[in-house]
Amino acid sequence: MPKPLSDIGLVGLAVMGQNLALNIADHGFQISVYNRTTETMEKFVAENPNTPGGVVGAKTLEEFVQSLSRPRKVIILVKAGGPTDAVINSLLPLLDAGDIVIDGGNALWTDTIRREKDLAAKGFRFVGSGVSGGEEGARFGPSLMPGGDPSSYEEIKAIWQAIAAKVDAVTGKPLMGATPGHPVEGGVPCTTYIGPNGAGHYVKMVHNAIEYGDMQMICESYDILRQLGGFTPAELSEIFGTWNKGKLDSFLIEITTDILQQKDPETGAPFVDIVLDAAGQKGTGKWTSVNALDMGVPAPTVAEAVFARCLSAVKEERVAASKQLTGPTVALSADKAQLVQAVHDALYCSKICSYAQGFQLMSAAQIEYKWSLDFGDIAKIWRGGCIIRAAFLQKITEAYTLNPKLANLLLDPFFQAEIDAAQANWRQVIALAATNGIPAPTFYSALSYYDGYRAATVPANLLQAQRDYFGAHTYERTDKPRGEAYHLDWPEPGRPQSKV
Ligand code: NBP
Repeated sequence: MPKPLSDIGLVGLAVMGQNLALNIADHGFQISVYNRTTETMEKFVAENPNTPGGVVGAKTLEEFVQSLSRPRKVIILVKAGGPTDAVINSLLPLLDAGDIVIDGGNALWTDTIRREKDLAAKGFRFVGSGVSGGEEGARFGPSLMPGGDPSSYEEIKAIWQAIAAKVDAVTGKPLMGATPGHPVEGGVPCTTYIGPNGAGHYVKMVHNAIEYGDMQMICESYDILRQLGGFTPAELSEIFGTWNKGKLDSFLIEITTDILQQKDPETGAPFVDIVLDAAGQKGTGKWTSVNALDMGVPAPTVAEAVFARCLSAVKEERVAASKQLTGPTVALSADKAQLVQAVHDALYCSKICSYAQGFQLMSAAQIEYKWSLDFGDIAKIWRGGCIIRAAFLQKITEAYTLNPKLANLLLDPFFQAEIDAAQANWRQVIALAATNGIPAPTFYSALSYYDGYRAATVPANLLQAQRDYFGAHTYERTDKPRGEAYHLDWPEPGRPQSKV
């Protein structure tokens, strides 16, 4: 028998909405569902008659809202942007003060800040919750990054903790094996309250940006090994499979192992050779890069990962250029085993730098937006459920537990020692890529970030002198206190007037 009123409601029954609704129902919560196109809702409800909590379909928003217990909790999982605003605007006249609207889509965090402010002014509560893990995560346990009104998190906490991915309390490894109607029992849930207004969606965006970096770095490893090692996709699958048992143990390495052994069902060729080398993107990497530029925080590796997708997308232009532009001939490596180890180390070191940049970005954002982010907790909730889940995240949690005020992940003793041990190989791989003409933008940029960050002196002295020369932009002196501005009246005869 269904309860008279549902525990929670969900609007938007596309891939994410359907799977998250079933996950919620699997955990014994009754959920009401509404979709703009009614047939989608009817089909979904008809196909899922016997969930532990129960799924209740509503044909109209009025019927949907009336089916919810108070304070009403409504998850919106529709296309981000205008559609989310449209749904909120249709819902508000039907809700009461204190009801909670939760946006689970990939919203731009500034939209979430705007919506939270707007709804709060009208007496409603708003949560912007990042949901990561794609379809599978939504169904069996995503990583959930809720931000917004803190009192609303207390209202949804029991549901969020129940449906989130779980990791082992001791090892931090994801607990897998949930099946429809039978969720994983026990473990530590991959969710925590992130912070006010747009904090949850901001952290979700940085998660996605780190994902962009991880994916591109794996692709560069694959490319270098294939070109310099002459490995077949099946051999590469074995290599990635071995890596997945060590420091690089992660979901993205795991799926790469699977992809590289997959054959195309039509031709029998390696599947990876059938897929056109033109990558798409939905925007979270770009948003992160734009925000890094806006805040003046160096996050070059994410930006390079976005640009690599952009360069891949101009396939026809690249094919034409390949017939005209020259470069070195690729020379096969003599020591394949050493190459594999070196590429492993290059991937590992680049990954550490990419995560260091992501955490630096969040560190700057919390000052900009007056949040108080707990980086140890953020790394913790990324250990399971999400696309960047990795054994490595346990080490990041440990780093921030050891020192919550860590200035940069690179300065943590564990990561410092890891880079010390692996950097010779990292440098060798980059030199090999350059001399053989193989693009490796995230590897290069991560190393430049590392070398730049550890440099007490960089050539910005010359740069600032140039700025003072042509624009009277002034400079600080090495022999005077910081903050004092000087300008040299450049003496060359005949040079044009300074433009200020
Ligand atoms: P989509 O992003 O493809 O959105 C489709 C849903 O939006 C359908 O239910 C559709 O209703 C509804 N919708 C649209 Br479009 N315009 C609407 C409007 N004006 N009013 C009411 N409903 C409207 O769905 P998704 O891929 O399930 O993703 C949902 C959210 O989750 C997005 O924000 C996405 O970025 C985010 N997300 C997705 C993933 C993923 O792996 N797909 C992962 C993490 C987060 P209809 O049936 O009537 O057309």
